[in-house]
Amino acid sequence: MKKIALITGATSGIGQAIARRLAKEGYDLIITGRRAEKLEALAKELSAEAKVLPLVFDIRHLDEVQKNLGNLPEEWKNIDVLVNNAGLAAGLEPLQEGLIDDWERMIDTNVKGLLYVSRTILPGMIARKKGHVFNLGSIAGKETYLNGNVYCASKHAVDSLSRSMRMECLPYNVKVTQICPGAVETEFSMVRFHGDQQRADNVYKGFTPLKGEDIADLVAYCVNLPAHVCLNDIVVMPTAQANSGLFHKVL
Ligand code: NDP
Ligand code: 8X3
Repeated sequence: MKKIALITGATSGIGQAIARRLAKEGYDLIITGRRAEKLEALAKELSAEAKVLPLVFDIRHLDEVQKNLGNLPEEWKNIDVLVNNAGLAAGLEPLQEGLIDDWERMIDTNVKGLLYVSRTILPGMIARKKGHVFNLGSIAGKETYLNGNVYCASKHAVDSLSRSMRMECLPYNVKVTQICPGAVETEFSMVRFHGDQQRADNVYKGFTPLKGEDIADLVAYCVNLPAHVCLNDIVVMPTAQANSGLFHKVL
């Protein structure tokens, strides 16, 4: 029987690239996101390589998470790989000027959504004594940068929760890998800047950013490691980025 991977936030960017790559690695896929048409298109694209179950829901709502993931059909229950990828940044302003709605969306998605999904999926992995959880952290979870306030805090929470999961899953043979990228060119900046295309494009000007596929390569590498080896924590940057704020840009 093929292995099963569940990837949250597979409608674009990093999650979509991971879904494509894990299909090539021989996994059947549960893919999630709020945009039904994008999920359906990906499911169709991958249908020759993998069985795909697209599930449309908002990870901010516990009832939706439980309804969609809490009672999966028998053939989809035994999830081998969970990729907690869905997340966002919204806004880049000083705290005193921040939009409360942006804060709620980031905390509810990046922290509470990840918790809801993990709380639903981890018990099965623990009972089977088998599984691998990937959490998409960020360099923003390792450093704090100017005006990054709530996004940085939410990714610091992911960093801490990844350590907790690793300790609490230790007796049950469940691996936990946190991946912390620098700049990856996806829909991320469009979302952060509320659809301001020019501001989003500027983020990636003058250097070669990472692509979703680069992160997918890392996931593929990790899932193919021997059973006794786990990469716990990966910080990955474009070569032209030294830390959250320092880029070598040629404009
Ligand atoms: P994208 O905006 O391209 O993708 C984000 C994904 O998350 C989409 O599929 C979106 O689906 C999903 N998502 C967002 N909110 C929700 C929600 N409430 N419920 C369900 N799904 C949701 O960004 P990236 O691919 O770049 O981001 C993926 C992850 O990587 C995030 O956690 C991000 O913080 C992290 N990251 C990104 C970096 C970057 O530079 N791009 C760097 C470091 C970390 P939909 O809108 O259809 O619901
Ligand atoms: C995304 C990378 O530096 O914009 O997490 O926070 S950064």
